[in-house]
Order: sequence, then structure tokens, then C-alpha cells
Amino acid sequence: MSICKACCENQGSEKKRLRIAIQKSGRLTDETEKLFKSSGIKISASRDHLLAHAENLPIDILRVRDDDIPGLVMDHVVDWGIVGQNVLEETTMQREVDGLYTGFNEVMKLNFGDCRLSVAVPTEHNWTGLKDLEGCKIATTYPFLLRRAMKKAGVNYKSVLLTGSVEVAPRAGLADAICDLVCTGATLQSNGLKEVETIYTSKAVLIGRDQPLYPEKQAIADLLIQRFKGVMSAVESKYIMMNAPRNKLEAIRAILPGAENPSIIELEGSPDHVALHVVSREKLFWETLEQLKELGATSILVVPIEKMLD
Ligand code: PRT
Ligand code: ZN
Repeated sequence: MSICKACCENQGSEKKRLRIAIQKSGRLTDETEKLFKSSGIKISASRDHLLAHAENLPIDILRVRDDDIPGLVMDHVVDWGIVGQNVLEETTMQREVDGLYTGFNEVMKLNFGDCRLSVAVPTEHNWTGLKDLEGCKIATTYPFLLRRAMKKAGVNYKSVLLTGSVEVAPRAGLADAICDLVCTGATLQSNGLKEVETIYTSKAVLIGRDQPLYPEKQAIADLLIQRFKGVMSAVESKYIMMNAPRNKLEAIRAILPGAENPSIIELEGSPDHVALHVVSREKLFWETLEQLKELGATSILVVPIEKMLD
């Protein structure tokens, strides 16, 4: 008898439980778990368990290193994975070279994990462009993304592959420059480096295997997509309430970003003013609130929205 479980894929829970790979421990883990929690997915086991089952939905969570996630989806071991676009793109190029399958579907972009892959050089270097790196050694964890950018720029260089602490490579004499992920830029600065060229911008994405799911799984997938979208749009959205002069309503609506039709409520004993309630779907800045005040709005309240279903 074959020990190959894949042969038995048509049987039992494989047909019904949506299997999702997420990063076990790292920069994407907290936000991924927050998204699951806000979407009503209750995960039972602790982070130490490779496989966790959702308590209330037919979902299995596989906790792995982020580098393994694209391959698990492309090899059809899991149905979905959450990973940074940088890792996805790099792995895809690596697998193409290795002659491995690279098919997947992007289910949706997520609202976390934002970063950029940039070239950085010692602060004192008088940078004029990528050509400055002709013949230089560049340390990186992303050799394929770097190679693509350098090829495009027509620059010959030597790649130094490091899987960690890339930012110390120039000081340690291992490389002349680095190509690494940057978020705030603080790590570069504290290592005497400056960011000079961004070669790739990235955020976390939800990807899926490029095969139709069994109907039971598809139904769970559809439910989750709707909930994830609801959670993400709620994050930026705010419920805004204020009292406003009736003759300034048009001007007030014009400055509220992404606001839908407001509810206008009469204020007893104050015919020149109304109460205005509105959902704003974009980030609301202090400047906007100050402009509202200038237009005569009072008692302005901005309330976060937890969930939203359109
Ligand atoms: O163990 P495992 O392999 O799963 O994790 P990992 O160490 O390979 O990855 P991890 O957890 O560091 O990052 C996971 C993903 O988060 C990355 O692939 C990106 O998609 C995303 N991400 C977002 C970042 C950053 N921001 C980020 N700032 N990944 C790494 N960094 C590092 C960067 O490499 C540098 O060391 O943070 C440092 C720079 O940060 P700033 O803020 O000082 O610029
Ligand atoms: Zn990794």
C-alpha cells in the first residue's frame, strides 16, 4: 500500500478543511494573527505547534518559516499562504531556475508588512547612481531580485549571499554595498549606511493554489475573503459625528475623505444647525478636523469601526 497521503487527497478532511500557511514567528506573525482574530477565526494551539486547528471554522493553520510559504502553495501542500511579496517574487525566480512549478493565485493584498528592498551604501559615499556599483560586491538575501534590477541597469557586480545581518557586511569588509529590506531606515542609519535606490516595494499578500478548491473549501474561502475585506476596510474607516451649520454642509462634505452620503439629523431648537453622521473610508488627519472646525462644526467625534460588511 502506498504511504503517499496525496493519493488520498480526495478523502476526508482534505476535502473540507481550508489549510493556510502563515509565518511561525516573525514580522508578519502578529498582524496575521490579528487579522484572523478580527475575522472570527479562533486558533487553539500555541505558536509552538506546527499545525493548529481553528476552533470554530474548518480551517487548519500551518506555522512555518516565511521562505517556505510560496513553495507550499505552489506544490499544493496548502490551499492558502500569507507571505511578503518580496519572498514570493524571490522564491518564484529561484524555483524557475530550479525547474519547479511556480503557479499560484494572488487572492488579495493585505494591509501590513509594507517594506522596500533597497540598495544602501556607506553614508560617506557620494552616490550618483547604480553605475557606482560596477565591479563591487553587494551583500543580500535577495540575489534574484537584485540581479534583475542590476541587469536592467546594465551593471556588473558580485553578489554576496547572506541570510542575516546583511547591514553589517560593509563594516565587516564583506561587501561594498548591501541590498536589504528597509522599513523606517533606522537599521541602515545605525550601521553607517544610506538608502540610495529602491528596487522593489512589498507588502503582505494572501496567495492561493492555482487549482479550483473543493466546493466545501471554496465556501470557507469565500467567507474568509469577505471577512478579511471587512476587517481591512474597517481599519482605515471611521464613524464621524458632528454638529454643523446647515449652510456649510456642502463644504463639509467636500473635505471629508471617502465619505458616503451622510445622515443629517435635525437639532431641536437650533434650526440653523444639524447633526451629521458619516462613515469616512479613508484615513482622517488632524488637518481635516481643524478645517471642519473652521467651517463651524462643533462637538466633532471620530469613532473607530471594528467590523464592516458591505
Ligand atoms: O524566520 P523567518 O524566515 O520566517 O523570518 P525572516 O527573518 O526571514 O523574516 P522577517 O520576520 O524578518 O520578515 C518577514 C517579512 O516581513 C519580510 O519578508 C517582509 O515582507 C516583511 N517586512 C516588513 C520586513 C520588514 N518590514 C523589515 N523591516 N522584513 C524585514 N525587515 C528587516 C530588514 O531586513 C532590516 O533588518 O528590518 C530591518 C530594517 O528595518 P528598519 O525599520 O530599521 O528599516
Ligand atoms: Zn525568512
